[in-house]
Amino acid sequence: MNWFQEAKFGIFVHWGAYSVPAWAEPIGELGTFPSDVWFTRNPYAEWYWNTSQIPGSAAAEHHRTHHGGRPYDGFLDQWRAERFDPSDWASLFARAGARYLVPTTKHHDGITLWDAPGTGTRNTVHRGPRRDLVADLARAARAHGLRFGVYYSGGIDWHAGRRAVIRHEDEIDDHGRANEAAYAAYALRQVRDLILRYRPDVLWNDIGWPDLGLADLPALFAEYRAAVPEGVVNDRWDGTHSRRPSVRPDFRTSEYQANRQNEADGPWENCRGVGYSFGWNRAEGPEHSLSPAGAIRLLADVVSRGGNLLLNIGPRADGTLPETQRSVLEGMAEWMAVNSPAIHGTRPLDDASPGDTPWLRWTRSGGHAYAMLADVRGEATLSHRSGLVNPVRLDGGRIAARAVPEGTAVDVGEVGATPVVLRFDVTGLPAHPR
Ligand code: FUL
Repeated sequence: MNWFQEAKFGIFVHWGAYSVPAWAEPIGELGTFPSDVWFTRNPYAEWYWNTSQIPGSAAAEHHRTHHGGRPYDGFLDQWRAERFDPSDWASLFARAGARYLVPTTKHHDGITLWDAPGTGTRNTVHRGPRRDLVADLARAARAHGLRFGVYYSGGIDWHAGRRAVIRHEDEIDDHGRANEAAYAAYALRQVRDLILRYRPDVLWNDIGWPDLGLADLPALFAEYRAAVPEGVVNDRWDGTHSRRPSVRPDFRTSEYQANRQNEADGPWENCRGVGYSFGWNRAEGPEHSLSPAGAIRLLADVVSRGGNLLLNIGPRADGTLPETQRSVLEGMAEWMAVNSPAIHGTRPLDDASPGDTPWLRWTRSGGHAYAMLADVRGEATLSHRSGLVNPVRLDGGRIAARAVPEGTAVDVGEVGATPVVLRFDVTGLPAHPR
């Protein structure tokens, strides 16, 4: 296992000029809507520039009534980050149990969060926050023991690349993706600059890479490996979501309910926002968001199946973290302070029998197996193979247990939505391969 597979939990951050209007229709999760509906009613607030230009969309109406239909780049100047405290963010992320941080360094709007080559003054160092936000976050993350990765939108750049409104998924490849030779050189220069300046532990590209630059990728990755020997790259370089995977990724990605087929065979990572958006969306309420217990269960579920969770935080333009998101991280911190052995450095338990009534997920590490158990009252039978003995609760709570033919019958009293963790000793199974 490399550091990435051991880490299990990372924090994504989408922060940009789009965090100023911070508005989208909270229609639901990616992968649960047909793509024609998706783009017109896009719940991703970081797509505001695109959505607000689709005639008849609610975002176009919102832009007209709330922002007078003015040019998007005005939001860059309004983005002040005046209350941004990178150390506060990083310490919260670390307490929540995250082991790596991946902020957007350039999203589809093309605005860079560092003084990137070729951007002139259209970046956060010269306008808006007037800070190298990538440097601030890299420093704070590493000071709190987190690895640091970078998200970069290689495939879509609505400023330096092609600028056409995307109404349907097919249009991304037809005319939405930036494919000019000059743009390919521009993007290459920027990613090389990110590597040299920040030595990122993860290169998280999005929406493919310009066709005319695909031939540059092997040399780029060689340069990356030389600079950051333990660095890992995702699967979104060749084709929107690696439809033509000629570039071998270190891990594959799924997003909300999309590309779930990637959640198998080898390292993978599921990403999603706390709500339905990556960028901060002021139109969302708690009803559109994961609860702390829901986030813990999502993490447990992903990890029990061998994946990583990259949970996104969408800060406000002033740099504060919206309360719903902060409370999810605080809830995870409280849980992880006791139960992180069931997460970090684990792998799936072979022949595990997970379930939803009661809710049950299994992991394994070294000489222990971990059962994460929720929604239970009174005795429950945990089915498992033989060789799992001596269950104890990591939180020190009450537990009565007896062996039954299918596994172990346990009584942990009443447990609601937040799982308790039972640690079993593993006997008679091969030692955990490292
Ligand atoms: C997608 C993007 O279009 C979203 O805005 C977000 O960045 C997500 C992680 O990847 O493909």
